[in-house]
Amino acid sequence: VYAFRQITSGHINNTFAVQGSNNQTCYILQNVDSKVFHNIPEVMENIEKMITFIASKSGTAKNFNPGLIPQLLRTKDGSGYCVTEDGNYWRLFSYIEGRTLESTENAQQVSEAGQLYGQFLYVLSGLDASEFHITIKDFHNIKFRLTQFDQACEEANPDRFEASSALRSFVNENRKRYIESFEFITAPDKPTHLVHNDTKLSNILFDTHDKGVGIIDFDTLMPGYFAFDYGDAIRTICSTTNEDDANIADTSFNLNYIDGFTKGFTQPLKEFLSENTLVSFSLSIAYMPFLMGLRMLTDFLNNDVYYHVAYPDHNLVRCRNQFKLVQEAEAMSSEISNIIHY
Ligand code: GN1
Ligand code: MG
Repeated sequence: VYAFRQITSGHINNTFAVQGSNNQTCYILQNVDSKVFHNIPEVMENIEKMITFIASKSGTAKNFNPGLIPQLLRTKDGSGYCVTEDGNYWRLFSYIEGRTLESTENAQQVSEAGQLYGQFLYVLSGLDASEFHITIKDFHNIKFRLTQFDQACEEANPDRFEASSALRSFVNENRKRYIESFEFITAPDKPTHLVHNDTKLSNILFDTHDKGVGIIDFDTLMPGYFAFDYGDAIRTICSTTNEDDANIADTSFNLNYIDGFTKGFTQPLKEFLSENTLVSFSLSIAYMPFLMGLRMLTDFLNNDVYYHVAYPDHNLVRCRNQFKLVQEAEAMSSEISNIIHY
């Protein structure tokens, strides 16, 4: 006998905790959003390849405990997912006992998250990124995201267009700067690697002693750049408020947290960190909240077709929060650069 409890923290897929007769959660059941992921079999192929590789590396030099990654359960005919008659894609993962956080509560959680993401990227560096599918093209490409924004501005309903006036101006005043950051971060001297691409705080699981016990959400596992994973992680792990917080007067970066996260994250990746890569890390701390805020604003202008929202202005509130982080990162840029060059 199973019971199902919906988990609402993700913004895209529908996720359920599956409980057995003893009321213990035993699996995570997910319905993958085919409006966002256009080729789910390729998403699943990436995930299976990564899980198999990590299992094969346990006990070797690139030691990464496979228990930190959920296992994929198989259908009777051996597939890692199933498609129901209505065309929906479903998959089932083993459950890792742990809790997710929307905001970090202490320095230990920050450092654990940094170590976990850094070690994960290190073990992935043993894989050839070019053998993995691009599950969402131009995912962190600001030029593409600006094109989507410009189109949304043209098609937006007048009320939403008006309500977003100040935030639209912020985009237009700063767009050139972040196109330059993008060009620098992705210049040919920075190699691509297989990366997570969604390194938010809530994709780490913690035990009751604040030890990191799992990494989840591999839908955007694909070739990319360490800098984007670094900046995307800082965006939620080192922010003083969570992404949904409307009180932006309180929204800033905690520099001690950036320091703790950076040490944990960069340690395992040392051999890859050229001077230019470190500079790209500093740039990404403002770049990622600019990109995420832009995507949230675009979705607001498009009437909330992409992210799950709980109320009409939700995407606008998220965008305002992210753009405050952009301003804070710019104001702290020299402190941030010193931390990264420790
Ligand atoms: C989405 O679904 P979720 O919560 O893991 C989004 C990320 C954003 C995030 C913002 C495929 O992630 O890019 O960072 O929301 N994922 C996709 O919280 O668009
Ligand atoms: Mg995700």
